[in-house]
Amino acid sequence: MTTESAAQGAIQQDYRDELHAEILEDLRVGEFGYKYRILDGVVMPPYITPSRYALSRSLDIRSDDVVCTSYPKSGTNWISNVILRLQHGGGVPEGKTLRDSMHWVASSYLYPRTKEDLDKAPSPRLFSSHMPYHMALGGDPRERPCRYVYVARNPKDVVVSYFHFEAGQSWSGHYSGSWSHWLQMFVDGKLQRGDWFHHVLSWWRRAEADNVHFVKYEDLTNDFHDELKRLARFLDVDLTDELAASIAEQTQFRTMKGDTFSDLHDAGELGHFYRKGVVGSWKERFTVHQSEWFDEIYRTRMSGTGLDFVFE
Ligand code: PPS
Repeated sequence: MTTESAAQGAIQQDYRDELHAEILEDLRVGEFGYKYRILDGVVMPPYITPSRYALSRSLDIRSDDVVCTSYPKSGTNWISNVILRLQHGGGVPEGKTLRDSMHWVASSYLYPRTKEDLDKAPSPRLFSSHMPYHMALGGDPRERPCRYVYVARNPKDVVVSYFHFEAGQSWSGHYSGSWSHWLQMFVDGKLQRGDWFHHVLSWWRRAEADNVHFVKYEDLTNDFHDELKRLARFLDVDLTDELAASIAEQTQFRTMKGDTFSDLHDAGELGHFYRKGVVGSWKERFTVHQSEWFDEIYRTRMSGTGLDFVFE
């Protein structure tokens, strides 16, 4: 498929092991059919393959590259759209969709990239990654000239969003467990991309580095303009009032859900991707007991880290 046809509305194929897992020997199947593989000790989706992961670690990084990193369901597509528009004077790359504008190097699914593709890709490049710090795209961020933007979201909304997104999908092995089973898997670090606390804290501990910018979904929601200014400063982009207004308009939930650039129509199974886009939708799933249980785990795991989230 050409990028033009993707932008115009063609639907990409769904995930298939034989095409996207690349090797099948190390695929594992957990409870309720949950499919995954382990890379560097962390649970990963089948489409994050060993050879693509190796490529992602050894990339020739440029100083104007930006790497957007997150635990899944934390606002990756939202902030990537914001970064792209900051990189392109408010516009977007011609003939591309949002998904195709981001280089997901470790992933074989949807828009796989070869080393040659990446070498040829024009600057500034925007990479996306769901890796914890020790698996960062490009290698050790302390030794790389590019910028890393890490977006984090409160874990209760993350796990609910993730359940809606992934249960029953092909790349999860059509996982058929209940919400409470999913929540337990999340707490046990058994979901694809591993333990949320470890992931977020691994980046939070490096958030003071000059080339790392840490942003919370809840702050983007409640204070978009201040967060946009902070991000523009980090990326050395001159943010005029006009540019800020245009980016705010183009990246709001309603716009992204409805436009052919960002609606993810090119990702077949992701049809229900734009679900709620709010802070606090965890309340529709968590029982009172589950909420109290999780809050206790959250308090213990986050204690002394200096990082906290708002949940509503
Ligand atoms: S993924 O699949 O891991 O890359 O998903 P990710 O993009 O990180 O997160 C998806 C959730 O972000 C919501 N979203 C938004 N919220 C507010 N504003 C905007 N513009 C926006 N775009 C995406 C999306 O709806 C998912 O959250 P839930 O809670 O499921 O609605």
